[in-house]
Amino acid sequence: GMQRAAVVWLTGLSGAGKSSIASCVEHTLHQQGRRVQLLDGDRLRRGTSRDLGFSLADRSEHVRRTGELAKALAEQGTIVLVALISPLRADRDAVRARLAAQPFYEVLVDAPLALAEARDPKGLYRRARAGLLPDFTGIDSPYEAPLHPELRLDTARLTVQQAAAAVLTLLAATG
Ligand code: GGZ
Repeated sequence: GMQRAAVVWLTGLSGAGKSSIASCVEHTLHQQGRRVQLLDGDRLRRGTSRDLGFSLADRSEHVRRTGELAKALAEQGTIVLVALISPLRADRDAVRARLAAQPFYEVLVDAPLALAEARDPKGLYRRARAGLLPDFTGIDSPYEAPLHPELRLDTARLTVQQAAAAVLTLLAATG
């Protein structure tokens, strides 16, 4: 039968720290000799989702496609780390339902908007506030935090390493 792996799905605002935490987890799992694949929203948008923009309909399709990729990889025994804003609860719930045979860990990478905006590593919030980047998550496009995530990472209080350690503990605790 199919090998069981896991999908760890990090959701949160731009600038919350999803990519940094995911690549830290990826690095550690690699060193442990595990098969692991990172699916990062920003990168997928230059590949499988290059035809998609930031309307809610396009984001839904982006989340759906990425969920299918994650499913296929997990069915081959790979631990999949997904880092996507994935702002809509219904879209994430649909992925969870599709992944019924694989463990699915929804991780809220939680940062108050003010903190994400203060970090603004790429200057995107500044551009969004100036009206140059429409449909920006948290500014003029919604973000629905999960109600019952398997894990919530408070990135106002945790370092990237501490947050990554919490994800690894979650994975270890459940096989
Ligand atoms: C949100 C945007 C937008 C808009 C460009 N809204 O933090 P980043 O910069 O490096 O990563 C973000 C990325 C969002 O891609 P996702 O695939 O994660 O989003 S979603 O799941 O909602 O489809 C951000 C940048 O692209 N970016 N425009 N309008 N983030």
